[in-house]
Amino acid sequence: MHFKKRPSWDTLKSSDITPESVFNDRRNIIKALGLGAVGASIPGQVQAGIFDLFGENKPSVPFITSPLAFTVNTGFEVNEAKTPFEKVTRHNNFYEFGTDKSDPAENAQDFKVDPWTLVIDGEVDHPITLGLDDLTKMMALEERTYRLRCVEAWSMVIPWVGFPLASLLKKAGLTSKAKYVAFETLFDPEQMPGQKSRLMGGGIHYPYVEGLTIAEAMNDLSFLAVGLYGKSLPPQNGAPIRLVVPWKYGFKSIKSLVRIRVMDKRPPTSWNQLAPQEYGFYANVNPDVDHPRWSQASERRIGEGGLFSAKRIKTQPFNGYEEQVSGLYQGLNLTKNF
Ligand SMILES: Nc1nc2c(c(=O)[nH]1)N[C@H]1C(S)=C(S)[C@@H](COP(=O)(O)O)O[C@H]1N2
Ligand SMILES: [Mo]
Repeated sequence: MHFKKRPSWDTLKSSDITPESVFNDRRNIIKALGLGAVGASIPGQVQAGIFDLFGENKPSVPFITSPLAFTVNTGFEVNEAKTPFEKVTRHNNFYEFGTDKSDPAENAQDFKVDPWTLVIDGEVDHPITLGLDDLTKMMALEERTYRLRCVEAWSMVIPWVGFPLASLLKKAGLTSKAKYVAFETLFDPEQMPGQKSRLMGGGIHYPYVEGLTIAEAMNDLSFLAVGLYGKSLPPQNGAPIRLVVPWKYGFKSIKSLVRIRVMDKRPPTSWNQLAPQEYGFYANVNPDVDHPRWSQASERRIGEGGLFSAKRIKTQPFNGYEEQVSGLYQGLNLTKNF
């Protein structure tokens, strides 16, 4: 018999991380299929097949991740079920590794993050160059659970580990010309097949780039994540370090960063370059401004709502972070500046 090896980062039992409603729902489905109690009467092979139905098939090659030491920051909790680890790490957008949701988990398995260099430069007093170890050692790490709302109208709730972007920018020191911050993902077509093939990479001009205003970057919510669910980031989620800006559509949360450049003018951003009429620079989550091809009034919460559908919930202005960030946009027309 052939057994798939359990990845090294996958030490949690699904009952630890699966919201109770989903877990019960699964038990009901298994009951309805006439399969009895999970783990008791189902032979291993059959059981694996059932869990494939729930999207829990495990990749055959382990990703290398390691536990992180961090403090839990209760100021950034979400009163909603966390999205199961299996979904967070197997339903991804990372076009450098292909455009299907399952492509990154499959194609990023051999992604090398050691050695890694992240440069912070531009309009700063002291440019900083960080190596892989510095990413987890230079800053005090904390855990923050944020909603992530993709522009494609699906969402998750993810417990990240990392540090505020502002603390790194403060270390570098901003000059008086600092108006924007530009972010850049690694460019390495040998490792990232989507950067080699226009078809596989979804037409994006690589490297993937993103940007924030300096006020957005200094907002306490803007976060640099080095881990999720208590361990270093799996490659498909943007190892070894990625941006997380929870009040904006997911494409702003750029992965696998090699450069953070403080600028005096607005930097180009990848999705805006590709389709400016569909994706703006701001990209604040806004249920009142639809995408030209679909509504943004509601979203599918991944991992909830049963086998063939996901729970549909109302989308909140600024993804539920209005109190923290609406002040950044006083006097700005959010319909024009989408
Ligand atoms: N470099 C890079 N960063 C990226 C993307 C990408 O394709 N390339 N996709 C973005 C999109 S559209 C989303 S929704 C989030 C998804 O993050 P996750 O896979 O960790 O959930 O990553 C964002 N960051
Ligand atoms: Mo997205």
